[in-house]
Amino acid sequence: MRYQHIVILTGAGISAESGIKTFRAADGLWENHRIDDVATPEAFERDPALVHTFYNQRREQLLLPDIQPNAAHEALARLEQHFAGQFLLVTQNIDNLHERAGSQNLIHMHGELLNLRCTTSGQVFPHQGPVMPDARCGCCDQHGTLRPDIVWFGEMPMQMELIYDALEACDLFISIGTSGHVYPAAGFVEIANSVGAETVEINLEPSKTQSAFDRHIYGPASREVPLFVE
Ligand code: BJW
Repeated sequence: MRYQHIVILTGAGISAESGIKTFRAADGLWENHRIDDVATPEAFERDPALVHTFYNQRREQLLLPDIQPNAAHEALARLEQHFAGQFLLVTQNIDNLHERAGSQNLIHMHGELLNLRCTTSGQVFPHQGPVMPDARCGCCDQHGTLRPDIVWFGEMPMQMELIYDALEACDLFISIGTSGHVYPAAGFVEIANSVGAETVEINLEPSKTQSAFDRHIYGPASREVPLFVE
């Protein structure tokens, strides 16, 4: 490949074949919850116990031995080795499958499931087992200040400046396994187009923003991403 600056965006579809459910299933429910009941700051304020239970369950699931990176995660790690210093992987996923596959220059724009954040100090900690709503925080000694280090609806995604800088410099943008429903990630393709980058969508089916892409590859990520990369 002849590219100088590559930006890859991944979504839930890349982890689907590793056994992690995507968000926008046909029934509109996500692990038996409406997304608004568990992934907003208002939901956390209203019912912190429900939100902690939900994320505790998802942490437990992520740590099951059969949840492993798949061939698509591995192919992106190989692509990064080939384009070292010219490659940024931005994931909307809060799982850790990209890093477990070997990806290094990686931004988790919606946060990380295995981290907690103190709402008083902003400090981020790795989780240590299930979190109770009144747990004591190690940094400020207060009870009930810990929350998942996750970007909920209405909150600012992480490291946006770095992401926008990379998009404005890229000549190849590939979006993998995302439905294109959630902004600002759904708008990245327009930024890449505006600087003349080649834009490619790899997904099981056309996304909401499919018309913005130059190329479309439809099929399971674990098959299509390695084929594209090799
Ligand atoms: C496969 C496959 C296989 C399956 N192989 N493919 C502009 C317009 C309208 C609204 C807004 C707007 N700007 C902001 C908003 C508000 C809001 C928003 O976008 N709302 C929309 C829903 C309308 N956005 C926000 O609030 C964001 N913050 C924000 O905008 O701050 C202000 C700001 C201002 C200026 C600059 C920057 C920011 C925050 C969004 C936070 C999202 N949080 C969540 C939950 C947290 C994580 C968690 O608990 O797990 O993040 S929501 C959920 O959706 C999760 C995901 O990361 C995100 C995206 O979902 P994704 O990855 O696309 O998954 P799915 O399930 O939708 O799709 C999977 C796809 O894979 C499908 O297409 C399948 O076909 C495919 N697939 N198997 C290949 N094997």
